[in-house]
Amino acid sequence: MTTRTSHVDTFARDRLPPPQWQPEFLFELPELQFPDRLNCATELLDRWVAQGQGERLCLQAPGGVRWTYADLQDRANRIAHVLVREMGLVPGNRVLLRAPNNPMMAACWFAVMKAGGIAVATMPLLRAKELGQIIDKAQVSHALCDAALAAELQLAAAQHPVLREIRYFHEETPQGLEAAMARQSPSFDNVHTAADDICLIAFTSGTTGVPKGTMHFHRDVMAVCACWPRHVLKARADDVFIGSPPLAFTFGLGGLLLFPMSIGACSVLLDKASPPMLLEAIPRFGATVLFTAPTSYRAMAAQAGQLRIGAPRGGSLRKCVSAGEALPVATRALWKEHTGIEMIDGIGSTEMLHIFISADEAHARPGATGTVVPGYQACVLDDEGRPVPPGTLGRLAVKGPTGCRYLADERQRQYVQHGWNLTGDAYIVDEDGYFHYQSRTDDLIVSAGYNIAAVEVEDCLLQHPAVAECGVIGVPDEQRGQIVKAFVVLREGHVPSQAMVRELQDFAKRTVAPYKYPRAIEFREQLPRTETGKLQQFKLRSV
Ligand code: 3UK
Repeated sequence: MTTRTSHVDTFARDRLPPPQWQPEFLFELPELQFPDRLNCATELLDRWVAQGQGERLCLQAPGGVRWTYADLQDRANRIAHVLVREMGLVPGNRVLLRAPNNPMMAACWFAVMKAGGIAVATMPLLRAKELGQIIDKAQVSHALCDAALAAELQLAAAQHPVLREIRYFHEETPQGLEAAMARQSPSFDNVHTAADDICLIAFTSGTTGVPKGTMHFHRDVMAVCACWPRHVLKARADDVFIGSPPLAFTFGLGGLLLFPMSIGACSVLLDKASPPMLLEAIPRFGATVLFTAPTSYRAMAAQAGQLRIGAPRGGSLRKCVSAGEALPVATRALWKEHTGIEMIDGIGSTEMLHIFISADEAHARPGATGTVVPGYQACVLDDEGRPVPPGTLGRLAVKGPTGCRYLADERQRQYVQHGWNLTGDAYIVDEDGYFHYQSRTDDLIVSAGYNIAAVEVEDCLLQHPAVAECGVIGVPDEQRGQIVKAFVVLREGHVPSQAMVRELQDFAKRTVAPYKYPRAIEFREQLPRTETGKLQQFKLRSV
């Protein structure tokens, strides 16, 4: 059986990896049986209005913005008309989206889905050069952009004529998107996309090389809603979601838009979501489900305790999700101490779209990411691709209803081998099926013949009261091959000194196997991080 594509422009479809380079896909669960024709906007947005629930609150934002599902549908429909009638979009065209997290960004995302386009959301901090690489790689023809972020896009557009139609929103001019929306009808017949029509290309927050575009289908969007949120997060229709990851990062797209909407809940979109801003917004909006990165939890913990934001302490917050990088044992403990909440850790990736290994509050084990999410399979493989027994270090391999499809990229064959998606992470699985993160496969530290996982040393140092943040890498050493080096940001009231170095080294030797202690320690004011909160170890290595 073949499903006919709705795409008139088949650029992306033509650049799917050949079948033999694609991962194996699994659809065993009853909730993963999808019809041939599926548009994720119909399922996530229009369905609620059709069921008479259009007046439910959907999106909130600072400044008193409150949109119901009907409001969001009205906006998305009008924008879909603008795309088709005024900007000449045909199904399959790529539409660049660029905005801080806000309701108009969400409306634009759904407009692209409705019109059968392919959304290419971009991180707010990207500069013209990086935007240009994305425009070029995905042959982006259309863009919808928040006027606040216009400058870099204009620079990029000038260099890339393939991008021929741009509209700006939050701009009070006759040429602006809102003026165009006012001319259009608030009803729109969604394009009857095939379940396997590509609807988004998410670029990896990669650290080196040309960015990789990962392609996902309408079906994939619905599949991630059916797996982790339903089986692990278990949020309710009356929950209020909030968090920091950009909607251009699939962690944020799922956590702050797709997942709340899949259950008729509401989400708070913050254009800025630094730790102090989150701390202020959570009680103000009565937020109940939080998505952010480990460092953000760590920075918020003490104040979160004083403000009593956790439901066990009388506040609103009841579920806290951490992803993007490994959750240190010390951070989990600190958050629990101050809020009473056991965090939900989960590993996901842009290639897999969302989380595939995780544990809910009741099943969390400090130091482990969790167990495989229903709908997925995971194992740990050796260098030859054979499964290793429990307790042995190896490469994490996963398959499920979603998987890696790079847009015209040779690196497909690195991520996908023998039908498995290889995330590039070194893991150990224990006898109970819990997966323990060790390092990225390319940065395991090998010192004097010992395998040392940077996270374990980081976890240890973070337990010391003087340490605010730290990052650990291996640096070349003549005698030992590599030695462990820690970069440490001290908490206020502590100063770098030789005595502090010795203090931290002694502390490490008392806490973990002594051969793991950091032989070198360097103090920093701050650590290099990506916009998605990941420590940039390569930057620590380069200086
Ligand atoms: C690392 C983790 C340990 C790991 C992401 C949730 O982070 C996301 O996607 P990216 O493509 O990076 C993927 C890589 O990040 N990682 C993420 N979460 C964890 N390592 N513990 C974790 N809990 O190296 C992975 O391969 O930026 C996370 C949902 C959607 C996402 N895109």
